[in-house]
Amino acid sequence: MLAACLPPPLTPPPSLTAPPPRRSLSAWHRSFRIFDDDHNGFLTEEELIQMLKANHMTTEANVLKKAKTIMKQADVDGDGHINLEEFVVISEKFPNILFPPNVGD
Ligand SMILES: [Ca+2]
Ligand SMILES: [Ca+2]
Repeated sequence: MLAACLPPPLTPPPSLTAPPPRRSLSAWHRSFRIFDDDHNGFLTEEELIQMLKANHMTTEANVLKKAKTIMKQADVDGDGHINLEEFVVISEKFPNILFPPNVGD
């Protein structure tokens, strides 16, 4: 076994320049990773839609409308994706959408 040939870490560390969120970053990161279906480090509108469907099971039209609203408010840098920092912002704006009361811990 060659100890020098370690595989690279699976995920990059969260940005160190971000202001400290009220919840611990690891807790946010855990939630973020659940929603980040393809684990590319960003939430797309499609992943947001999947998340809303899983949490609310409302009509397709309502889900699409809500996803667009969230994207518009969350995507502050306008790249069409939600990164971890932006995710923290929408989680505080829309706590009931992301963390419905029936989901434990
Ligand atoms: Ca993704
Ligand atoms: Ca963004």
